Amino acid sequence: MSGLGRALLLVDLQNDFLPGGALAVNAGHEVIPVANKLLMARASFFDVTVSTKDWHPKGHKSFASSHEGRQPGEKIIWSGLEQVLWPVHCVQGTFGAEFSADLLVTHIDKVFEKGADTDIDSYSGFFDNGRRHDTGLAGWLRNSNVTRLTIMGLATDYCVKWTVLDAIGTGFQVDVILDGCRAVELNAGDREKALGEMRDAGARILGLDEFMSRMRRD
Ligand code: VGL
Ligand code: ZN
Repeated sequence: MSGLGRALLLVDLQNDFLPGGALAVNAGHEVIPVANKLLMARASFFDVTVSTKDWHPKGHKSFASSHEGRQPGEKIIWSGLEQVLWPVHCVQGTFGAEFSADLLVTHIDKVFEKGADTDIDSYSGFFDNGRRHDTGLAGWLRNSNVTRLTIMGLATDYCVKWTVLDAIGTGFQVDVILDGCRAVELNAGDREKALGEMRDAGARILGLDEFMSRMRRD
């Protein structure tokens, strides 16, 4: 295979981000069928399929409950970085951290966990928020000769956005599947802002149908 491989990268399709979960993203479950269509089409579209998993230890410092008197949604400065405080979510080994039971997980080649360091959050699937540690994702993709990524998942304004920006910064070409993403939208407009930032960085943002018809043409 030449250095023109394409990977599907699914972001955090875990129970806690779905309705009923600890950090439920509005209509988050609607992206699972989109992911499954891409996974089922993998033989025609992708050389490899990968996923990130938000994977926090108990007492992770991104949880409001780890900071006396703080509530989810508040922002603090922590280790010199701005940090949004979240409800306890995606704790290692819990149901909330598992992939949705509806997701075709057997079609995923490799999973990259992030957020396992108690002292720093990790929205991006590539690096933690302080760019201190690399998850190994970029190297693994390069070893698989991947240069182009198709990214979708939860949530548009956090983990999808930072994964997309790091992917572009690391040298990958990126397509974002719009109907495969849903936003937290802590503040009205966060979704639009995130889409604008990804577009400005060079991501191509398109719907599943358009992506599929382009892939069949190319
Ligand atoms: C996420 C907030 C905290 C995400 C993960 O997957 O977008 N958001 N942890
Ligand atoms: Zn998290």
